[in-house]
Amino acid sequence: MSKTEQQKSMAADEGIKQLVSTLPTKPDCNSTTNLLYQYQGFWYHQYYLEHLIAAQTHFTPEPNTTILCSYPKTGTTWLKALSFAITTRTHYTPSQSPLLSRFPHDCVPFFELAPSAARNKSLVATHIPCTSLPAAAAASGCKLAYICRDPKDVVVSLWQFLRKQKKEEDDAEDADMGIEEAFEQFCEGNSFAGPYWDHVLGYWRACLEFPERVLFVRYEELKRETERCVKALADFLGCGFSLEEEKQGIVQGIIDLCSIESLKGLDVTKNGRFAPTDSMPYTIHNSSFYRKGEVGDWRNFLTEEMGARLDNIMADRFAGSGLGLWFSASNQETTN
Ligand code: PAP
Repeated sequence: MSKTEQQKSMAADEGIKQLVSTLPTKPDCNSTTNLLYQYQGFWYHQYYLEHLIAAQTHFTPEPNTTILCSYPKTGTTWLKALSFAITTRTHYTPSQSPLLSRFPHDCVPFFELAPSAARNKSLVATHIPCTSLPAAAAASGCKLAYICRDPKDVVVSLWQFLRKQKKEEDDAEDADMGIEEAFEQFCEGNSFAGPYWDHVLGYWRACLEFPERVLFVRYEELKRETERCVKALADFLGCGFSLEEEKQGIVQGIIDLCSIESLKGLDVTKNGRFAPTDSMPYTIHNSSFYRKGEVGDWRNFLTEEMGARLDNIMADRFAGSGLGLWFSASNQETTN
């Protein structure tokens, strides 16, 4: 970077910081140090938001880029692993896959957190809501694959992840927060990148409008009908499996490689840490991204009343969108 470019970039950083300092804030019960800032209808931590705003100006995908989009804890890591394995399968057999030694978040970088790593990649990821995506993403006509999940399992997964992270950072047992508090915050729509329902609805509407450009993947469906969903994902990514490949067991090989059991056991999971940028104020142990990977684990942490409350909020928010039914279908599956 030349001196003038450096000066421009520092001025832009200052401009972003100034903008963020004017935004509405709320305390975050999930964190002792972070406030949440409201930007374009969603709540973020300062560090992430500054990167989001910078990405809105600087990120320019290629027309052949696919962006893997998600609200946190809905299956991002799994979708990244599968998409990476699918698109690189002609270069590597499952036993040679880079996924065996590199974490999925490093194979498919978040473009807002790791702009340099994401440059010129055909597969990148983001937690940014659809309505806040960089304008260049819409203009480029690139594809979006969105994964979503039953919010009851999302709130539990998020709570488990953040309390583990908080305990590690504070190195104290009493840093624990209650699930009730985290649940309340989620229901009020004030959790990181929330409201969850608006995150889902943004991509759902885009999928209805541009079905050939936006794929909607449901975590529960991916669990239940993995092979069908993986084939559909490959078709969407423009590299569908041939009959010959299916006969050779390539689809099953990719499913096995990307299973939570397989990824959990790798050295890179047990010993590595996620640190997309040098300036990230903390790093995250890679193992924190794999927990149970089950549908309906919420029943072990939330009461039936809490579950019903969240279902009602979703039914209300999704009314008329065609998505309400989807969540009741996944609820039935977990209760039957
Ligand atoms: P992120 O948004 O922080 O990257 P993300 O990967 O979306 O997290 O979500 C983590 C959840 O996906 C965890 O769910 P749990 O807490 O309910 O267990 C994690 O276990 C699950 N997960 C990660 N990898 C896989 C996988 N390969 N198969 C199934 N579930 C997975």
